[in-house]
Amino acid sequence: MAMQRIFTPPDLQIYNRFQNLATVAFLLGSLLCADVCHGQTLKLRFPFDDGAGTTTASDTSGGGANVTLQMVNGAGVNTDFHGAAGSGVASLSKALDFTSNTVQPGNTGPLASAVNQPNLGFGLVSSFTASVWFKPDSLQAAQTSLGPRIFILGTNGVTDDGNATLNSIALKYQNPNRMHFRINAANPTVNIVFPDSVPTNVWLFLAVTYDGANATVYLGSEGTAASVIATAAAAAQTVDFGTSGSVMIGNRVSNRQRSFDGGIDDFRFYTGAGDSNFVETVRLASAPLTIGNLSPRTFSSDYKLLQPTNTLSFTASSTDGIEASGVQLVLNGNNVSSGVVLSGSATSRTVTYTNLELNKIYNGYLRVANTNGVTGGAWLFLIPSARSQPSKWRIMISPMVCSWTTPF
Ligand SMILES: [Ca+2]
Ligand SMILES: [Ca+2]
Repeated sequence: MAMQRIFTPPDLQIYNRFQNLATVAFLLGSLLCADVCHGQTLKLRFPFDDGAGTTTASDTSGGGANVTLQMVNGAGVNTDFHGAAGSGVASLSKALDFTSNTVQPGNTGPLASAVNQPNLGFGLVSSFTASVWFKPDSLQAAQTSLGPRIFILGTNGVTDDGNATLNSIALKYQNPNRMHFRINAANPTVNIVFPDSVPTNVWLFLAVTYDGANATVYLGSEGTAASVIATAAAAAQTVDFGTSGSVMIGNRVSNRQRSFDGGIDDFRFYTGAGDSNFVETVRLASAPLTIGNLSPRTFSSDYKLLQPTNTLSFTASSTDGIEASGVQLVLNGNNVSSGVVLSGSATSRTVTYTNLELNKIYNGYLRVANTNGVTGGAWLFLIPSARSQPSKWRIMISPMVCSWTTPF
């Protein structure tokens, strides 16, 4: 058969040249932007929301890589570790459920991993954002060499954090009140010190951004916005995934002896370092309800006393809107919700209660629900301050504002 000549009209030739130039300009812009703009591109996300089975797939709807994790128990036997419906963050989805582990560190225990995956061949990464939700089921024991691994992501051949092959990032426990984030061999890149032991039985949101010079760690929860808990200089780190990579969730693949006791949800990895607004957007994607500005001020480590007041107040925000009937305040067993005053808009309400009696001890809780049924709140324990200042208040709330399933 004779070759068929493809005729291209002159106008189309000019158009094609223009298109080629535009493509080159776009690619140059992208290359420049990769160095300067640090735009975030989702590369990997595991929501753990799929059906029963011993594997769990990544979510590719946002552009992330298609990767399937194999779930195994401590003996390496394929096991279904999907959590029950509602086990995930804000009770909205499923989590990876490693709560069958008994202690922290769990020693030999479960793992979800995928190794030597061409779809994890992200090439050279010089700035990134990694985030994860985890809900410890037990306190970490006071040991410094058996820290459970929350996640490890690296090039093919990486089997643990700080692996000799380098080119990895990892988040792990270090001791009861410390976690380590590592880029390559640094031990650690960032030392993450919690105000007290890492809380248990609450969902914690932890995100790390790296911009080529500094690593910044954010901590949030279901009801509290992400804020910086640690930062460290780490000049010119690069992670070269090459053409194939590996990911480990809740343990290391080398011998499964650094297991985690608890739930893990919505692991994400982006290229490009996000700012605080970006990190908070990622958190809100899983927990679209925030409670803050509690007054009297939270009982804090400095034991600062408060000014006398008869007023308890807080703010509740949710882009989905908060119905007035969704605000509940219970003190000393009495539902005093009818005595609260709401101001602001449905998406950002200020809740005020002005009937606190001085020199009276209160136990109770506040609870807020948005229009989608997502609930959040806090335990309250209000006591008169020091005997010398009996008219002042301090407030003690649960370590982290937490979410409850309904009915409460
Ligand atoms: Ca989930
Ligand atoms: Ca457990």
